[in-house]
Amino acid sequence: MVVSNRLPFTYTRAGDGLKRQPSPGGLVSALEPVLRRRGGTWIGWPGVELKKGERVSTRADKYRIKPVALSENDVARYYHGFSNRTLWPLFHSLPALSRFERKDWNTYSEVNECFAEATAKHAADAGLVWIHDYHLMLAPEFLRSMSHEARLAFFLHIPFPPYDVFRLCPWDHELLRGLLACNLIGFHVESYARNFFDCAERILGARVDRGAMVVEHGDRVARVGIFPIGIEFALYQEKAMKARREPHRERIVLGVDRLDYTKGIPERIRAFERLLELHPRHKENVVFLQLAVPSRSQVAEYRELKSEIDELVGRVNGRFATATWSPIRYLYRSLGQERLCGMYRDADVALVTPLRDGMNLVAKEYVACQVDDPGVLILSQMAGAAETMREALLVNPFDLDETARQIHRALTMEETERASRIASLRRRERRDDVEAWVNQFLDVGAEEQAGLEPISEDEIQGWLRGYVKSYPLCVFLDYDGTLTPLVDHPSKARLAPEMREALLACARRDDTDLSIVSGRALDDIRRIVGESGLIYAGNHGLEVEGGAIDSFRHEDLIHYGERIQELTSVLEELASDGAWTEPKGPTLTFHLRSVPERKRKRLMEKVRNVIMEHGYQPRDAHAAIEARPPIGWDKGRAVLHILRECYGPAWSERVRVIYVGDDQTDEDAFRFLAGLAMTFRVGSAETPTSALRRLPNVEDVRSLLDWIGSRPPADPALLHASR
Ligand code: GDG
Repeated sequence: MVVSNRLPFTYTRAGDGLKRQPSPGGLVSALEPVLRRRGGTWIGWPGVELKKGERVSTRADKYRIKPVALSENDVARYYHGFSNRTLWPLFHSLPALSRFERKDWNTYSEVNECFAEATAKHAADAGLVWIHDYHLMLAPEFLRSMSHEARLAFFLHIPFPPYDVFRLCPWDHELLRGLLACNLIGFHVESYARNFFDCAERILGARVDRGAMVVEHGDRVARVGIFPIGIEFALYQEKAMKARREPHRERIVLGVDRLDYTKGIPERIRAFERLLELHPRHKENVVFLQLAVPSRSQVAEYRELKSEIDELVGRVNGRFATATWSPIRYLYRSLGQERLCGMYRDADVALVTPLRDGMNLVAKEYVACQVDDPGVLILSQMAGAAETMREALLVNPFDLDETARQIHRALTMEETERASRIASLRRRERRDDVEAWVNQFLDVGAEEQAGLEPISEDEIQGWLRGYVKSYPLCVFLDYDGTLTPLVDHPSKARLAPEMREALLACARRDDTDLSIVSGRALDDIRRIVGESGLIYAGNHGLEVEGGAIDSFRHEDLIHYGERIQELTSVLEELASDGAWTEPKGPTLTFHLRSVPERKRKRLMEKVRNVIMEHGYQPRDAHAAIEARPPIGWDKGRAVLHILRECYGPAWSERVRVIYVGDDQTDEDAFRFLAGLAMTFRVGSAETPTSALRRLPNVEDVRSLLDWIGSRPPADPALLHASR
């Protein structure tokens, strides 16, 4: 099942009906033949706003087509907006051209959800759902939440930018999380995968294994693969052989691109101009033929580029043309494939000089079409293709003199050298064609995914050493889901003996203070952990006791005694289908774990309303809703209270702080402690977090405690200052 922004066909309005044309661009050139051969389903946008009841034809296709309808506003904000004005320039490392607009982002997210919904309906029967390109980076995560079992793979056709560029995007976390819902994420070349690893590690705090090519994000594991795309080599070769041969007087330097600022067309024209300045002998003997296919003309930058090129062509032609020769021939349109192949065949030099390009198929198509006199490929180092097509003449497209020199070299290269270079290039492209690419991707996509090794103490040491140094530590731990796995009833959540041992090893140290911060009632959490010498914060910190803390109970709680009783009895009446109410003194929890999935949403809605009607605040927890008094107190404030009580107002100079939690309510503490502590979120990666790192499960919490318990003792002077 293929999911991409465009269907392989674009429909346009023609009178009353719809006209269908093949969609332009590299992605379709690569994948359409594959589906034609193998069958399957293609999900995408038909390119036109459909009227009520109107359908696009799926007849005569060798595979199924499922169109996703987009409104005019969707197209403006999701496609022309966030995809093409934000992500496209940013991912091509041209951030100054990126526009970051929240409305565009919101629509991008909604449309990605629509694509996921359209896919989810059919995903169950698909062996692999293969999502394509930067338009749909959030779709995997939406789809994962709708179809837990589906095998999801993603391929990015454009570069993945370096960390310093990617992080400029205000929604960097969301985009990464979207991709990490996949089982497999593919890139053209290694440097994009490296950039992705850097971003996942530095932005999300994900664990990466660059050797094994795996990213672990919470409880999810995604494999990363390098799959340099190829072309339908045999088809291009055949078309080149068949294409009409027309006599031409001059030698031809050829450029073929969508009209796009990443393709370096103005720079290329200037480099050709430079050639004529440096080597006048090429005048009247060589023409530069540039084919530019109209693209994204709704976006202002593309219209400006068009004017810039028009003007440049006019200027250079005006400067050098004679009565019988113009140096530049510029076609602004799309040609039939056969004509294109004839053009490739007849060009003496292909000038493929993008400023940045994911791969670039034109370079490959040119090589496939060299069936007569071998031509020379000049290729930008900034194209993904340059990583494999080493026999091309590689240039930096920003260096006009160098590019001009290489054009001259190509035009004067001896036949033997041309033949050797082209032969090697052709051998590789014939072997690594698009079918090989698809097969390789599908093979890896079908492989079972091995996870990373469990987190080792060495790894934890790497994360913490630089922060903890030789300071005393104050460690905050949530209980349920952090120190014990989540179970169906809170009374069953018992500490495992090894976990208790690890906790005690920390608690016994005089340079380490432990606090358990829980949503349970204070008495309950103290009883269930049952160790003295620890600080206990119950009811999300509304009540605190133990260690150096004078017993604390939030002063506003006295106003809520009666109201909570009333709320409890109303909720007890609502508790059907296995739901139940847990009174916890000043707060309560309404548990829905046993309620059937289909009834849960409505019941939750009702419960939230009842809680609000009683002047309480509802908060979502794991399969539960908490009701808390609206007194502006949460785990974050409680942590601050404990730190100030134990170490004074200058606490941040005296101790280092670690907080570990798994719940939405721990997010208050993560946010509060940002920049002030090392924070860890345990478990599922489904929800976003403000924690610095994720730990997949309770076992890893134990490894963390083992490290804390066995680390070298704190510096006595620092310890003294903290007491
Ligand atoms: C993206 C990435 C990556 C061009 N003019 C005509 C025409 N074309 C065809 C070419 C080629 C395709 O358009 C352009 O492919 P590129 O790879 O050069 O560039 P993008 O469209 O930007 O593609 C790119 C690709 O995805 C695949 O992963 O390589 O880096 O940016 O196939 O032949 N085709 C016809 N007439 C034309 O006038 N028929």
